[in-house]
Amino acid sequence: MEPALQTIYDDIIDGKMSEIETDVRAAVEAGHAPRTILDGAMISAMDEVGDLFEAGEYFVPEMLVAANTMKNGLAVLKPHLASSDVQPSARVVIGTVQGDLHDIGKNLVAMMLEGAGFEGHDLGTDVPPEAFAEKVREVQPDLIGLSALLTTTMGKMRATIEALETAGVRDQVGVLVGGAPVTQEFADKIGADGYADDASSAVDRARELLGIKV
Ligand code: B1M
Repeated sequence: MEPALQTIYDDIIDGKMSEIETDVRAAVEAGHAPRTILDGAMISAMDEVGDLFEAGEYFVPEMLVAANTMKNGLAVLKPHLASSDVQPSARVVIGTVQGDLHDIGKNLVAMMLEGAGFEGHDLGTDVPPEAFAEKVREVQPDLIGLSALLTTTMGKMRATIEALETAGVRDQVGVLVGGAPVTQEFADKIGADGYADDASSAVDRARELLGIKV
């Protein structure tokens, strides 16, 4: 790995919450592509943190510090990632499903959608199915995006789709799902309209679902 990327990777593993801001800035200034910094250093470092957790070497506090370090780095990277070249003026409500507190992937998806011209309404994490349905009624989005990182919370995606049906708004909105344990097969099984495995393909899927051509 390039030294500048290795430094960012290490910042996340070691939880260097303020150093990462300087290091991401330096990598951008040195000409590293924002997507390379994100995928090659930051997301792969989070995967390593997950592996260290599974191996019993890291515990929840270390995961949390790594997550906050990643967020600080992302704040610096955000203006370079989100290029607002087109304005399709579609509206999206996004959130992490009930019981799940993971928000970095969801934030990235929201960031990329906003950068692609979507008007975003982010409900945050641990969002009950009924809260999604209520927000759909309130802002009448074209799409809702559901994120889940835990196998134990994936079921809340189905529950959210059911809540949309109960509220009589399912037909008005496309449902896009994603998150590490989610698959296309799972999306099909629960009756979602689309699945994306990362933030940039979430933009592609969203555009496809809504028939937005760029
Ligand atoms: Co958690 N955690 N965690 N954790 N955590 C995982 C997910 C885990 C895989 C770690 C591991 O064991 N290897 C594991 C889940 C195992 C499982 O379910 N099978 C796990 C566990 C077990 C837990 C706890 C239960 C631990 C405990 O308390 N004993 C607990 C649960 C808390 C809860 O949610 N109720 C917990 C807590 C936490 C922290 C709070 C400490 C922290 C989250 C902080 C935060 O988000 N603010 C945390 C972290 C940081 C992780 C790991 C290490 C990193 C997650 C991350 O941010 N990845 C994670 C291991 C891993 O993922 N490798 C782990 C980077 C991010 C960019 O990727 O979120 O996958 P990701 O998003 C991607 C794609 O998935 C996709 O695009 C994104 C960008 O490419 N995507 C979408 C995501 N949402 C999408 C939506 C879309 C489309 C694409 O459309 C709408």
